[in-house]
Amino acid sequence: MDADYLPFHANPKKPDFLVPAGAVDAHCHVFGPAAQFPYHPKRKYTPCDASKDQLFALRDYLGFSRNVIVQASCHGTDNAALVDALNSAGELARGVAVVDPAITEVELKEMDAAGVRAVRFNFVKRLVDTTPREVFLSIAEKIKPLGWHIVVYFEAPDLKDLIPFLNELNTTIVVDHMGRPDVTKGVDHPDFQRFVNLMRDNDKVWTKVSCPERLTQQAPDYSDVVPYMRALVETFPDRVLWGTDWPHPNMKSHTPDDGALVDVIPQIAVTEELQQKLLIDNPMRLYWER
Ligand code: 0GY
Repeated sequence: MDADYLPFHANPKKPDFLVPAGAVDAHCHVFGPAAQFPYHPKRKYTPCDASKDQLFALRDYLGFSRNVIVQASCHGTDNAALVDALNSAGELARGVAVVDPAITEVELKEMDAAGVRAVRFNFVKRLVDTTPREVFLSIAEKIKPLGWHIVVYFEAPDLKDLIPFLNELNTTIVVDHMGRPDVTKGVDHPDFQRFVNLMRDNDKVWTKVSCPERLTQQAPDYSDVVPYMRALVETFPDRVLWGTDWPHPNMKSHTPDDGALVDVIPQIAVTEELQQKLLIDNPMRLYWER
């Protein structure tokens, strides 16, 4: 692993928040183990291994029932570790792959059988080389027959330029980590309102109210990120997902405690009804129902 890489928390707290039965952790990863699933030669970082068994143990410890496992950039377009984890988990996991435009229909169908339900388009420049939009559009065409959706990862300054492209995709889109707002600016700032307006104008856009640990300047209570998460949960209760982001690649400021992250949930989804939608109904509809 990279010299400055922070491994995931070895001993997270047991959450005070009692997670409802059937809850889904809708954003997490598996890394390697490298001896079995080597990292991609063009990766921008080398993480510490974070195996499927460690992920499933954390799921049980935190009180979750299911995972949506997202292919991370360090594995490039080799989805072997993801598919292996999905095959082990069966009905308890679904996946988001990263694919090359040359992928065949047969390969897509194999991934679908394993539980993949989406592809991820990554626009974060520190994580990936730029992919031409025509390439993304051709992938979007290829996955259409399978009924998959598209997960997008970008940072707030890139949103303005991306809006026409996102609308052109004309399919269900899930935006990672609320489009990574600058939380020093305030919920009412035009930058965050641009994202809210995207969701208002395009009812195919969903988001993950996740990653306070990446956005905060107030770890470990993340109180500066809570208003952003809560605003989205209350404005779009049927189009929000929640995830741990375990094993938290590329954290520099601190090692997040996954139990403490779970304890943020009742502050952002303040009623049982909102919690039911965020943790169960929404992810089940998007990833399990067909
Ligand atoms: C996340 C966030 C990050 C990394 C990746 O694919 C990835 O490598 O998504 C990040 O560094 O912000 O969602 O895991």
